[in-house]
Amino acid sequence: MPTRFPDGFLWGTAASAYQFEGGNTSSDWWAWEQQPGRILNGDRSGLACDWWRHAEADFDLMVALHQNALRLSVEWGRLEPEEGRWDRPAEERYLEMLRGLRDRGIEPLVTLNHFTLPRWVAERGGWLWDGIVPAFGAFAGRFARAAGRAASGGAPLVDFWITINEPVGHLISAYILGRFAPGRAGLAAFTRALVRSVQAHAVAYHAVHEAQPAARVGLAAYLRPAVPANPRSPLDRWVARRLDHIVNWMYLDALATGRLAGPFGVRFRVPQASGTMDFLGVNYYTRSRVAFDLRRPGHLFVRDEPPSGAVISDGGYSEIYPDGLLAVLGAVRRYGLPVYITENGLPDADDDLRPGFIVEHLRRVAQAVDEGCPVRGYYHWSLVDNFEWADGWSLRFGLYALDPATQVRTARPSAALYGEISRSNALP
Ligand code: IFM
Repeated sequence: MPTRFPDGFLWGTAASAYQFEGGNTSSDWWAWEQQPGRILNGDRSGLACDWWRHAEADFDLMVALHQNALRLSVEWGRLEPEEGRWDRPAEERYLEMLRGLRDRGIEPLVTLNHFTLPRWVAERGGWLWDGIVPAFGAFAGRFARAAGRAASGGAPLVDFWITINEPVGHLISAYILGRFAPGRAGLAAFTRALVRSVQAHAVAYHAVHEAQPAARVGLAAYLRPAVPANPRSPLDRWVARRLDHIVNWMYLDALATGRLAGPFGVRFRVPQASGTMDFLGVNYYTRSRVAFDLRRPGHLFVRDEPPSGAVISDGGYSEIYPDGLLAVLGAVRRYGLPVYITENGLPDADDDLRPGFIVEHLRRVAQAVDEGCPVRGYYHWSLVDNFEWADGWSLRFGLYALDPATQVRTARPSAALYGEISRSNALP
C-alpha cells in the first residue's frame, strides 16, 4: 500500500530572496561578500538564480513537478533601500511574482526576514540596534498591506507569513561563530541580538495581523535534536541538554509564554511575544551528537561529531538522520499548533543520496501524522542550486542543477521523484 498524506497537503520547495534573486546590492550580505575570505572560494551571489528577472521560468518548473506551494522571501533592503524610502517598482515586482504563483495554482508562503538586513539597518547596528524592532514591524505591516490590497479573486495575494527564518541558528552563525555578517561579537552581543529578534518577531506578527486579521503568521525554526556522544558522560549530557535548549526551545518557548530563558540562565520578559505563532515552521536537516570540549569555549564547549559509519552529505554538511525529524515532530506537539516542514534537504551534487533522503524523511512525516502531529505541508530545500551563504556555490541543494554562469538548469533524478510524490500525494 502506498503511504498517503492528508488531503490538501501542501507540496512545495523553499527559497530565500538573497539566495535566489540576484543583485541584492542594498543588503548587508552584498557588502559582506566583497570582503576577502568571507565566502568559500571567493564566490559571489551575483545573479544567483536570476529570480528578480525570471522567477516565472522556475514557477513553470514547479507546475511541471505538480507543486501547489512555494515558500519564498522578500528582501527588506530592496523594498526599503534607505530609511523611510519605499521602492514602489520593487513592491510591484514582488506582487507580480506572487500573482504569477497564484495564476499557476501555487500558494505562496512569504518570509519577511531570511538572514539579510538592509545596509542602512546594518550600519545602525543590525540586530543590536533598538530601532530594528519598530523598523521591522513597519516594514512587515507595509508589505502585508500591499499584498492584502492586491487581492486575487477576493482573497489577498498572500495571507500565509513567516516573520523570521531560523533566528537562533542565524544569530549563532553571525554573533558567535562569525561565519555570517556582521561577524563574531561574543555571547553578550548574541544575547542582546536574541532579545531584539524575539521583540521584532512579535512586532511583525502583530503588524501583519493588523493589516490582515485573517492571516496565518508563524516562525521557521531550525530544529536539530542534540544527543550526548557518550550517554554515560555527565558533561556530554549537560552540553547536549544546554545546546538543545539554546538551539531548539528557548526561542519557541518565548513565543509561547512571553518569557525568554536565554543562555546561562539569563531571563527576559517579552510579554508582547506571548502567543505569537499561528503555526510552526520546522526546518530540519540533521541532528547534533555532542561531546563536552574544554578547548572550544568559542563554540559553547561543544564538539559536534557524527558517529562512525554515518552517511554524510557533500562537503561534510550533515549526517543524514531521518529519525531526527520524527523526534522533532513528536517534540513540537507540545505547542499545539499546525506544523509545516518549511525546509528539509541536503547538498548532493551527484544526487546519489537525495532520492533516499526524500523518501525516508517523508516516511517519518507520514508516521508523525499517524501519531497525531498535525503536519500540513512539506517544502523541500530547494528547487534549484542556490547561493549557500558562506559556502558560496560549493553546496548543491537543488532538485535541478544550476550553472550560475549560463543559468542553465538540468533536472536531477530526484526532481521527477518529488514531482510524482507531489502529484500522487503519496509515497511510492
Ligand atoms: O540555505 C540554507 C537556508 O538559507 C537556511 N536553512 C538552511 C539552508 C541550507 O543550509
